[in-house]
Amino acid sequence: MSVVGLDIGNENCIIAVAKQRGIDVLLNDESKRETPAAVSFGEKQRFIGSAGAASATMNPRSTILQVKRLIGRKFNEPGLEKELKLFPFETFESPDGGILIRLQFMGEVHEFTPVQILGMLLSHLKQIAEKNLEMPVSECVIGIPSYFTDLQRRAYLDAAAIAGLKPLRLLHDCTATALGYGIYKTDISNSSPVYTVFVDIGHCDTQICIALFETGQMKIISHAFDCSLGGRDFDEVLFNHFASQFKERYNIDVFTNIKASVRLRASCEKLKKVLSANAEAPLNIECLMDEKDVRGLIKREEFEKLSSDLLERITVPCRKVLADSGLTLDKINSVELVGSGSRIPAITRILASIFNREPSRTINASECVARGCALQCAMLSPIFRVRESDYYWFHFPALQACPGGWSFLGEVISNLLASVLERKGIVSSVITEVQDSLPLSIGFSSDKGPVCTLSNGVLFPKGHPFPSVKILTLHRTNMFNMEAFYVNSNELPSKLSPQINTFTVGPIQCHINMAKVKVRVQLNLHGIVKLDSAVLIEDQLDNSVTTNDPHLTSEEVEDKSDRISSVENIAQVSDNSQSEPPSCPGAGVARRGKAVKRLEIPISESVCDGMKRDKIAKAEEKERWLMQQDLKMEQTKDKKNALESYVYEMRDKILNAYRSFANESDREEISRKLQQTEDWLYEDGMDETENVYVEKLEDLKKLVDPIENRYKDEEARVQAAKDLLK
Ligand code: ATP
Ligand code: MG
Ligand code: K
Repeated sequence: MSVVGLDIGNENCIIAVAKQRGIDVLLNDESKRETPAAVSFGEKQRFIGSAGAASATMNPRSTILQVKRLIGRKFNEPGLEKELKLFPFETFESPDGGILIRLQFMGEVHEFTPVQILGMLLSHLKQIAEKNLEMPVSECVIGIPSYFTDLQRRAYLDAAAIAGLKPLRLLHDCTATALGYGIYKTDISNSSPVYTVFVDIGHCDTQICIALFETGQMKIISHAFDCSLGGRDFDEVLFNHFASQFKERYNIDVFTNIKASVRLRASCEKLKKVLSANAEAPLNIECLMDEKDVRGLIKREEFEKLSSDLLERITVPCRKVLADSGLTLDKINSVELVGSGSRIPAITRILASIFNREPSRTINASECVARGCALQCAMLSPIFRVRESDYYWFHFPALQACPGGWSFLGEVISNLLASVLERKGIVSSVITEVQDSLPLSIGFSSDKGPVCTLSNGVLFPKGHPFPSVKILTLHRTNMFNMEAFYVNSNELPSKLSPQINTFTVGPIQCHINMAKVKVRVQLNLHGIVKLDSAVLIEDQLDNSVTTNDPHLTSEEVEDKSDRISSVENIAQVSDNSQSEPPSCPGAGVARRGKAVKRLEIPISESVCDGMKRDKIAKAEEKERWLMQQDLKMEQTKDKKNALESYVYEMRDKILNAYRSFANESDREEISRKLQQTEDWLYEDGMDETENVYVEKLEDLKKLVDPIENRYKDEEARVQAAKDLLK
């Protein structure tokens, strides 16, 4: 069993794994720590990750980049159209209002949902991890943006299911970063709380959070974001600048040419990176369009002026996160800057002016999310124990260096260190609890109006700690609906639909006229709202007390913690909506003085739910077929390579080592056949099936084997003679 953390970026993905003694980032097949988030469909096979990015310029219309942007979104969502225009691949609306990607693959038109594409990417990452770790991987923690809606979170879980992964938690990117950071902190104690701001600027978004570190736990105080402000937007500034410059200077309209756009965008991204380290940067692209070579140059100052709007926008979520936290600047201990999009020097300047201090770059800016996820996975996994003593391993990597058989020595030292230091109260213990903060207020309504503890239907307000459970007491005798929704449309990214889900509770088998339904509402580890259970409580003794009081306000707190350590106490809240007059059959049949009866009531979720089981099964099947297809192509390539190397090897041997074991005509025949095969490989045989290559190789072997055997027999005879002489 393995303990894996995944950061699925819009540009790059990282896989981290928790070992008993620290966290490693895994290398992909190209020995890189970052794997591009690219899925490309070639003529005969898919290319995912590095290979996918490599084929993006050749296959722009069938290469999916930034699939994370499309997950769980509706085709007609405000703002999406603009976004889709940036993508060279074709999208359209699916029957259920979602997005479908249409592309050419193996000579046919194929349609995929973003969830399927993400599934492919996850499956690729899973394969990399399995190859590295030499064991099956399924449990993991995956990083997600804090602004993801319920639907997007469910879509992520669906994609993971397609890939055969089991996320123990979907963890907010910034929370993961904070956790990875907190593990290394030594200055935490209960007397002086440490507040740290984390700013993550990625390819497409900016996320910020404030974390509070205390002994043994980390609490996120607030989240803020701009879901469409990232490195990509700065690329776009340069793209527009040069595209219009080239229109004038070279009379070419890059906007109208997909391939040219893709190439210019890629060059602008490179240019942007050069500008992070240099005062000016040149742009040269050969044959960009209409066989014209283009050249350009831009100074950092000009780039900053062109992107002044974007730079200004970064200040908005910064102010928000502070305001929401209720903290003043002097309470903040440090500001940590991560995400590769933040490497633009002007961004550091802006942040320094808002937070009144230079942001630090203590953390590995590209790996922190994956590392934090791996850590959280270790904490949640029953097979892995993060012990106090592990803390010292994190701190003193030298302890990890103890050679294999001596690793116990490192363990002894670290345990000793732990007990000595802790007795002296010098260093606090490792974080064992992660409490996140809800980024978007969630409310509930029932067919009788809002069901809530706060005004305007809010059940879980923004900033509420989660995971969390609330128990609602409603007065119902018939089947009813409960609707979950985002309360505040201003909090939601780009005016999304506030709807989350509709839960149907019932049918209810009610035997008396006075009954309570206790509904357990859970905001789970993934930040997804669930109706866990509904129980009908027939309490005859209580009849007189729980009359149809429409404004029942009793609010008990049950001191029961959930299985998950960081769950807050369950608050029992009563429904303040109008109770309906009891009307169930059998009402009044019950006798007084009988014990309380509890009956489970079935719950179902509406279409808002993620993909249904059979849809996932279908997608899994398709993914298996595609994987088979990729495997077949890989095997075909292997067989072709085997034939090719056989031809080269034998051509040499037949002229040298095997020369005296074949007569002249055999040698000529074989050489002729080898030449024929080589010619065929470069012409008709360039693109054949696996079997054809295998057969060709067998044909050649039939000719060469007798000679090779004579040679081997002779070798053996010589060896035997030598052994005899010894
Ligand atoms: P997201 O977090 O939006 O899902 P991601 O995690 O893949 O995306 P990162 O890898 O953190 O994003 O950042 C990628 C962005 O960083 C790209 O826009 C890239 O151009 C930009 N970037 C990388 N290096 C530099 C640099 N030296 N200077 C400026 N920008 C850079
Ligand atoms: Mg990122
Ligand atoms: K654990």
